[in-house]
Amino acid sequence: MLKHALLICVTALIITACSETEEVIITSEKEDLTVITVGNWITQQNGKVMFDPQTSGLVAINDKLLTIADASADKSQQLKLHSIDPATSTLLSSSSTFSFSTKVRRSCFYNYLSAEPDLEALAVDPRDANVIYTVTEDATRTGALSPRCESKYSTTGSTDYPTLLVRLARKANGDFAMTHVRPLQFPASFNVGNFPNDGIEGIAMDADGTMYLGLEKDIAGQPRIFSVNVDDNFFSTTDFAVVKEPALLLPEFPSGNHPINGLTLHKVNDRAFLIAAARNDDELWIIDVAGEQTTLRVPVTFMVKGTEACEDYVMDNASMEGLVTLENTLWIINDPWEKNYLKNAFCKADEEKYKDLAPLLFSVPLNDAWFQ
Ligand SMILES: [Ca+2]
Ligand SMILES: [Ca+2]
Repeated sequence: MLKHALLICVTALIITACSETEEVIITSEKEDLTVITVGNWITQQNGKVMFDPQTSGLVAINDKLLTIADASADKSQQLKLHSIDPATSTLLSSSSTFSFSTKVRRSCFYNYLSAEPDLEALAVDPRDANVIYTVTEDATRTGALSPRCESKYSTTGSTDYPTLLVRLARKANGDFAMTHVRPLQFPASFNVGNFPNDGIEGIAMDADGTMYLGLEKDIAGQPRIFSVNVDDNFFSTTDFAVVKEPALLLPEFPSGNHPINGLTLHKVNDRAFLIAAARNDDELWIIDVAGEQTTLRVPVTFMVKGTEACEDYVMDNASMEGLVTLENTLWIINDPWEKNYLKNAFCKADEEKYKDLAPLLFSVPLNDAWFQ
């Protein structure tokens, strides 16, 4: 009898508390989607880690990963694509320094693109795997335009030096050439703001040539995603390409910095999702390209694979910047954040690797629940 009464009381708890005067609202606990990933050092064939490559984008071609260095990397790592075997976290090869088509050489942007351009993202053209795109972010270091070029490209809608979308093509010998470049314009009404170091850090391309571009933050401190349609004629002009803004349901933040630092596109049946790397939040954002579902935020705990000296340990600051799916796995690469990277050196045996600003490769199994 007592048992029976208790059962009624417990049942009643779901709707109201066991009190006639006091109502309680019972909310269901949200499922904890946190994923834990244990990263491996990307190692050269001689056993050493990569020296300061500031790896900032990731794509997959034929089961291999390709990454790219940004402008703060060691000079020897810049203007190249670096090939990684995901199965072993081994650096297989680095291409020669990019060559430049006559078109690019004669463009307003050659001086910048041939010096130390800040290349912050990669996307493969789904229509031609020999074509890869990258994008420039911060040109304050080496970007300068001639007076003629400066007046032609002054209305960027954001930074003084325009954001450049760059086309790379694989050559017969496996190296890459910068074949085309086109500056991007953000309509003034988009209120992107002029933040040279908080620009486009992620790109991804859909099968129809729609290129998505993830912005770190706008004038209101919000991350944004824009798009351009890279059709057959896209690079026939060097006029500004004006970006659009697809109606995606991104998270909005009252304060703080919540940048998008990497972007990739993932298809589930006929549905397309963008997966964004929210570096500062240590979250993956699963964004419905149709703009019907709100963005799902998946927290990530980044760990480092232990050695004989240490167990696996949790990182203080991973700073993911590139991500791509390959079959049922999401691969993530980090761009060591110089001022924070040594905070990760919980294992003495790894200290030199942090001092070398060596990157790690992480993997996360894709979860069907992300793509509902
Ligand atoms: Ca970077
Ligand atoms: Ca940035």
